[in-house]
Amino acid sequence: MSDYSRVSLAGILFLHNYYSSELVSRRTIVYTNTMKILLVNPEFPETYWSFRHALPFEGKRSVFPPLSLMTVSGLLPQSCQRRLVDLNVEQLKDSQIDWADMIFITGMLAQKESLHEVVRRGKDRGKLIVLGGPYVTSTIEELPYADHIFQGEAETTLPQFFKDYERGEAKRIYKAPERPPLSLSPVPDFGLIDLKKYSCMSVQYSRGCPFSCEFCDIIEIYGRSPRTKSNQQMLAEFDALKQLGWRGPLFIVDDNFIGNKKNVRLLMPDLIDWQKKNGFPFSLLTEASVNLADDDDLLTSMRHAGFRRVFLGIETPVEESLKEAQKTQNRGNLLDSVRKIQSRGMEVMAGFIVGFDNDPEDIFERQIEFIRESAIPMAMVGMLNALPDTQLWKRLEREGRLLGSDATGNNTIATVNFIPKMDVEKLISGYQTIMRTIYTPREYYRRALESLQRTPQDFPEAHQYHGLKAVTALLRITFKLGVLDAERREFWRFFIEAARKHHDRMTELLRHAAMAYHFRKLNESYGDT
Ligand code: B12
Ligand code: SF4
Repeated sequence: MSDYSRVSLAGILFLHNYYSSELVSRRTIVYTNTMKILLVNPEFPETYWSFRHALPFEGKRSVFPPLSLMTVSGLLPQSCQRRLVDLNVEQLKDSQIDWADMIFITGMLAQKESLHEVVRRGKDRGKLIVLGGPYVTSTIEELPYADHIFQGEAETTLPQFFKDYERGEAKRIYKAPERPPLSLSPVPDFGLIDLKKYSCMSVQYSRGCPFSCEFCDIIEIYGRSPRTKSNQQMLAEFDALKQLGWRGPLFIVDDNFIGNKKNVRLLMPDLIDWQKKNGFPFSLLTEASVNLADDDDLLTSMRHAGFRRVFLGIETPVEESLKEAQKTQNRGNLLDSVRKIQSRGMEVMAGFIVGFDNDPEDIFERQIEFIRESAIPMAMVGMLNALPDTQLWKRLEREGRLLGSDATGNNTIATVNFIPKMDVEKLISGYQTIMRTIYTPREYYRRALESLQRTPQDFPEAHQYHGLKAVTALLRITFKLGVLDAERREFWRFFIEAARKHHDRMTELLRHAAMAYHFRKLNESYGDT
C-alpha cells in the first residue's frame, strides 16, 4: 500500500471512528432500550428422562421445552429483543452469540458440562453472561465465571437487576430475601420455541411441598408452604398454548401438584370447564404425593379434567426405610394406593430408591416385585444420593459419611456420594439387577398391558398424531421394533394383545412400545457401569 493510500485510509478511519464514537454514545442510550438477549438451555446428557431413544419414532427432538427460560423471558423488560436456543433441539451458532448483548443461561446440575461450554463460548466472544436455575442455586462446586448469577426464583430479582443495570449498579449475585408469590410469575413466552420439536408442553401451577422427606432438596429450594398461581393465571397459560396450536400432552411440572390441596380443589372446577369448553385439547400429567389416593373427590375431578398420568414418589416398599426418609405420607398399603389411582384412569409412573440405611438384604427383589405387582411401566429407580443442603446431607456430614461433593445430578447412574450401610459393591450390583430385570421387554410390556387394563378411559387421549403423522409414527415403530429389532417377538406379542383389547388407545400403545425400547437401549448403553 502507498503512503498516499495510508494517509487516505487513516483519514477515512479517523472520520469513521469519529462518527462511531458519536454513534457509540447514541447507541448507549438506545442500547438499554433495545437490549438483545439470547436465552440458552444447555444440552442434557442421555438419561432416563431424556427419552432419546424414543423421540425419533415421534419425529421429535426433545420431550420438554425449557420452561424456566420461557418464564424468564416473560420477566424481561418489554423493549428487550429475545431469542431462545435450546441445545437439545438445535446447535448454538456463533452468529447467534454475536447477535446478543447478554446471554442468559439456565441449567440443572445434569447440564453443567454443556453450561460451562456455553459460558466459555459467550465469554470468548465478549458477551455479558447471566446464569440462573437449579445448578447455580444449589451447587457447592465452584461456579463458572459469569457476570451475574441469579440464585433461586427470579420473579423479584430480575426486574431489580434491570433497574440496577440501567443505573450502572448491577450486582454479581442476586438472591431474593423471600420466595416470591407466584402472582408475580408471568405467562411463559411459549412463542419463543418451535412447539413442533417437542413431544410435550409444560406449565407450572405451584412451587414447594408441605412434606419433609430427608433426601429432598425441593423443600430447601422452594420451601414447605406451596405457593400457587391463581386460576386466571393458569387458564391464561392454557389459552396461550392453545392459541399457538398445541394439542396433546401437557405436563404440570409441580413438585407436588396436590401440595396445596385447598387451592387445587378451587382450581379443578375451572380446569374441567376449560377443558370441556375447548374440546379437551390437552391430556394432563403431573407429579403428586402418594396421599392423592386418600382423596376421592380430588381423584374424580382430576379424571374429569383429563389427567392421564401421574408421577408418584413411592421410593420403597420397606416401612423402616420410609420412616428413615421421613416419608410419612407413604403409609398404608402402597399397592392399593397405586391401584386406586389407576382405577381413575391415570397411569402411575413412580420413583424408587435403593441405598437407605434400613434397606434389608433382599431389597432388590422386593423392589422388583413391587414394580411388577403395581403395574407401573415407567419406574425410575435411583440410588440414594445426598444433595447439598438437604437434611440427609447434613446428617451424613455429622456422621462423617460424605464422600465429597461429586454429585452428577443424575441418580440413575450407579454411583453413591456417601458411605452406605450396605456393602457398596452389593448395592451397585443389586441396583443393576433391578434395572436389567424391570426393563427387559417382556417385563415392561407385561406391566404396560396390565396398566392399560387398570386405567379405564372415558374419552380418547388428546394427541398430536392425526392423518399422515399417525401413519408415519406407526410405520416407524412397527418397522424398527417389529422387523429390525432382536426383540421383535416380544413387541408383536404386546402389540397384538394390546391392540385386541385396547384398539381405541393406539397412541398409548405406541408410546409404551417406544418407551420400552428407550429404557432397554439406555440400560444397554450404561452396561455394567
Ligand atoms: C419439570 C422437571 C423435570 C422435567 C423436565 C425438565 C426440562 N427439560 O425442563 C423432567 C421430568 C424431564 C426432569 C428430569 C430431570 N430432572 Co428435573 N425437575 C423438574 C421440576 C419439577 C420443574 C422444573 C421447571 O420447569 N420449573 C419451572 C421453572 C419456571 O422454574 P425454574 O426452573 O426454577 O426457573 C426459575 C428460577 O430457577 C429462575 N431461573 C431459572 N433459570 C434461569 C436462568 C436465568 C438466566 C435467570 C436469570 C433465572 C433463571 O427463574 C425461573 C423463574 O423464577 C424441577 C423442580 C422445580 N420445582 O423446579 C426438577 C429439577 C429441576 N430436576 C432435577 C433433576 C435432578 C432432574 C434429573 C437429573 C433427574 C434424573 N435423575 O434423571 C432429570 C434430568 C433431565 C433430563 N432431561 O434428563 C433437580 C435439579 C437439581 C439440581 N440442582 O440440578 C430438580 C430441581 C428437582 C430436585 N429434586 O431437586 N425434570
Ligand atoms: S413429597 Fe416429594 S417434593 Fe415433597 S418433600 Fe417429599 S420428595 Fe420432596
